[in-house]
Amino acid sequence: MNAFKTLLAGLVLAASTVGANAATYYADKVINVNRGSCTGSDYGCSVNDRQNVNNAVDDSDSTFYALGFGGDITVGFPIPLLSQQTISAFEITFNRQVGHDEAAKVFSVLNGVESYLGTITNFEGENSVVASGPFQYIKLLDVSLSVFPNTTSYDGFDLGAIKVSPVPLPAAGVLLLAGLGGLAAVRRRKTAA
Ligand SMILES: [Ca+2]
Ligand SMILES: [Ca+2]
Repeated sequence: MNAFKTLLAGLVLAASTVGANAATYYADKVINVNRGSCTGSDYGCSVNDRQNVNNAVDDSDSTFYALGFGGDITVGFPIPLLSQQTISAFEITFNRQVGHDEAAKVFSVLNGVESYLGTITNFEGENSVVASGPFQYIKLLDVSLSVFPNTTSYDGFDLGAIKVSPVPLPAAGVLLLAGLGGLAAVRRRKTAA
């Protein structure tokens, strides 16, 4: 009986941990920023308030911060992210022209150690990477010129927002839920007996 109670408590704890991380969060603070270069006109480099770094962590979808070629930005979230997460960066390019290609490397940061997660672009469906471990911050590094040498971009990746959301329940999570259902069934039977 004691063993059963311990097992049940363990399963409930695991289930509530899954629940606690099931929310979606947006980056809400700038930790560090190194602005890259802009090869456009003075107007082009400043239009749309694109040099305002707070545009990357505000709650508006239509504001953005242009990283500049080779620029980077590190952002934080409302809570530390402890479980596997999908990281999506939203790039905003108004009236995007063919050839206006931009890319950024994505890193997770934990206790000052950076882990490369993948490279995202401003092509539809290429804006997400997965972090399989815990992290405090996410860092984006513009690599538009090395990935797209012929791009018409003049100031690199335009960052509108960064969202983290839980990876869909892995097989272990499904098994866990099945196990909880099984235990509930056992309990019901015992009560009935
Ligand atoms: Ca924004
Ligand atoms: Ca840009």
